[in-house]
Amino acid sequence: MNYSLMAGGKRLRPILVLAASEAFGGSHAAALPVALAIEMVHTYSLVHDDLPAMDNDDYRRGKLTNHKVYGEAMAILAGDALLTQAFYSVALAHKVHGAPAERVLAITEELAAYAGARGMVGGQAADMLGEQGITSLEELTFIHRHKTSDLMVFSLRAGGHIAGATPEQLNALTAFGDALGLAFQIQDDILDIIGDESKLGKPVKSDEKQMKVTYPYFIGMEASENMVRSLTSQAKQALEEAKLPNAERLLQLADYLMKRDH
Ligand code: GRG
Repeated sequence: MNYSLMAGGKRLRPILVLAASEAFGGSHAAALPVALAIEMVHTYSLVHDDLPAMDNDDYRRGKLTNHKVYGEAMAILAGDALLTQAFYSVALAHKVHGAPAERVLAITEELAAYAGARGMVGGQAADMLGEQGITSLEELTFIHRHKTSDLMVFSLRAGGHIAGATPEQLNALTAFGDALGLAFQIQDDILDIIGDESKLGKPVKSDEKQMKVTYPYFIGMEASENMVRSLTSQAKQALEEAKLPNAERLLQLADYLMKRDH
C-alpha cells in the first residue's frame, strides 16, 4: 500500500479537495483526511488497472508497478485495502477533526457513488468491454467521464461539503469538475500521442492490445486541443457564475492543467 501511495504522482485529486474547501473558507485540517482518502482510491485504481488481467503495465509513476514488485496477489490485496482504508480516513474527518457528521455522511455516500459501479468502476468496465472496439466518440466520452471526471467531481464536492457549501454551490463544483475532468483526459490522450506518435490509431505495445482509441483518433489533434481549451473555459465559467467566496486557486488549477506536459 505504501509503495504505490508514496510512489509520487501529481496529487491532483487531494489538491482539488483542499482547494474546493478553501473556496468556502474551510480549514485544511478537516479536509485533509478526505484528501488522503481520494488519493488512496485513485492509487488503488491504478494498482488494479496495471494488473495483467487489466492493462498489464510494468511501470507506473516512474517505478515498477505494484504487482511487478510484490506479485499479483499482494497487488490485488493492496488495492483492496487502500479502498477500504479510504472510507476509514473519511470517518476521521468527523471523529478526529470534528467535521459535522451529516457532511461526512454525504461525503461517504458520494465516495461510494462516484468511485463505484455507476462511477469510476463503471467507466473501467465500459473500457474493458470496449477493448473489443470503441466505435464512437460518445462511447469514449462515457468512459472518460466515468474513469476520470467522476473522481475529480467527487474531490471538488467533498471539499465543498466539508466547508458547508450549499446545493447550488455544489452544482457549480460538479459542472466545473465534469468539464475539467474531460479536458484533463483529452489532454492525457494528446500527451500520450505526443509521447509516442505511433499510438495514433496504430497497434500499441503488444499484439494483445487493440487500437489505441483516443479523442485525437476520432477528431484529430487540432480539434482535440481546441476542445481542451473550450472545456477549460466552460469549467471556469461555471465557477465564476456561482461567485464562490474564494475560487481563485481552483481557477488557477484549471489553467495549469490545460498547459501541463505530463
Ligand atoms: C481498476 C477500478 C479500476 C479503475 C481504473 C484509473 C483507472 C481506472 C485507470 C488508469 C488508466 C487511466 C488513463 C485512467 C484515467 C484516469 C487517469 C488520467 C489516471 C491518471 O491520473 P493522474 O495523471 O496520475 O492524475 P498521477 O500518477 O499523477 O496521480
